[in-house]
Amino acid sequence: MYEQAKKLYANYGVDTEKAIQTLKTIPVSIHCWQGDDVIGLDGSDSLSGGIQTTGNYPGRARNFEELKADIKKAFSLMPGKKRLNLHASYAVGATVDRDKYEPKHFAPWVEFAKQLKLDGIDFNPTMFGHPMMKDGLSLSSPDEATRKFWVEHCKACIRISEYFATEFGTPTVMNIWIPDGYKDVPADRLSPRLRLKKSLDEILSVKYDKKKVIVAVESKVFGIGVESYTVGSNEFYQNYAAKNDICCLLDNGHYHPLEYVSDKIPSLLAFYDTVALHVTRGVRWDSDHVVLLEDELKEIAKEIVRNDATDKVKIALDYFDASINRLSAWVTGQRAMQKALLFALLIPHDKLKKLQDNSEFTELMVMQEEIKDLPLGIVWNEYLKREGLAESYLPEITTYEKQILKERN
Ligand code: RNT
Ligand code: ZN
Repeated sequence: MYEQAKKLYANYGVDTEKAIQTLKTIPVSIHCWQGDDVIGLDGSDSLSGGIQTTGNYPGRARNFEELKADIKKAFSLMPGKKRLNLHASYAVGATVDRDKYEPKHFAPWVEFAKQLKLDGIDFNPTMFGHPMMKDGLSLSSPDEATRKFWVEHCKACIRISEYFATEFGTPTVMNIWIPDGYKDVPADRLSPRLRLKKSLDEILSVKYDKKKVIVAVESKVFGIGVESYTVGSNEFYQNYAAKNDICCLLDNGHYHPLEYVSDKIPSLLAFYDTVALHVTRGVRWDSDHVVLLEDELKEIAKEIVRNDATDKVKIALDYFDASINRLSAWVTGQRAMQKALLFALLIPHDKLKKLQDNSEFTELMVMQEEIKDLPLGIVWNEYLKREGLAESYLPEITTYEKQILKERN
């Protein structure tokens, strides 16, 4: 079947072998926080900051050992090049507060990631689920002690990110997202943003190697309980990033439903060397549903592949579903991302671009429809086979659930 599929694609000038080879080289950064409903390991017992995990499926990882075991199992069912995306709240055995975290609190993660032969670790300061989040504010807080605490936390995170990059020899994306905002009509929209700007300036005053650490800022339109105003808006961060030579992170759950990250990627590629992504699935709002093979995911993958941007666009997953088996959520989302990339790698982009440039829009539409029917699934299965994996992954997860997860309640 694969040989047949190969021929069908070859009719369009597409080399399936090349697609499979390329797919293997594109890293996807997988979030640790799907495993424990974003609770972390540093003392929090609930989630805050305008994000929410819903569902009560048994088996949540309750400590470092359980989380590692789940990651190990889930990652073993994922094809391709993998990175681990950590939040600072996953510090191991820290007796100091978040403003004083050091590389050593993450050394056990490095050891683990090396065991799994991962490509590297990405990182996120955690500005939620902590008593110093005064009135839900962090880097934009009018309370100087609060603001300073979180500035120090982010500086610590830059140092930890640099440590990861050194350990793995690949750059670490350090993404700053804050939940700061207001539920109702603010009396002042500018001052919080000026304070955020000042905080970012202070954070970036840390000496760090820009080749090792890619500092990114993640905007958002609104959060639960902060519906009226978000300090870190899209315009704010894009301008900040452009002026300060850092990176923008686009989370496709963070825009109005008719704004598309697939369209934002090429806009940013016109100006930036690096664009970071949080791939999620928003259902009506930033609901962080498991990533599935949907049209927008395919469009995002197309923009990465056809613009030769597989090195420039840093792909990370960001969702959390507690209503289904958490390992299955992980694997399903990661495989959907990989499959979308394969889909994009199997498109005759040069031919289609030529049709567009020649204004042959009838032919363009027809060909774009035609290639939708090409046997992606067969090439996907061949890829899985070569990665030592089977198409079906649920039976293994169900066994793990019966043997390991069931014991956890
Ligand atoms: C929240 C942002 C943010 C978080 C993670 C846990 O809306 O998307 O990226 O989901 O940092
Ligand atoms: Zn995100």
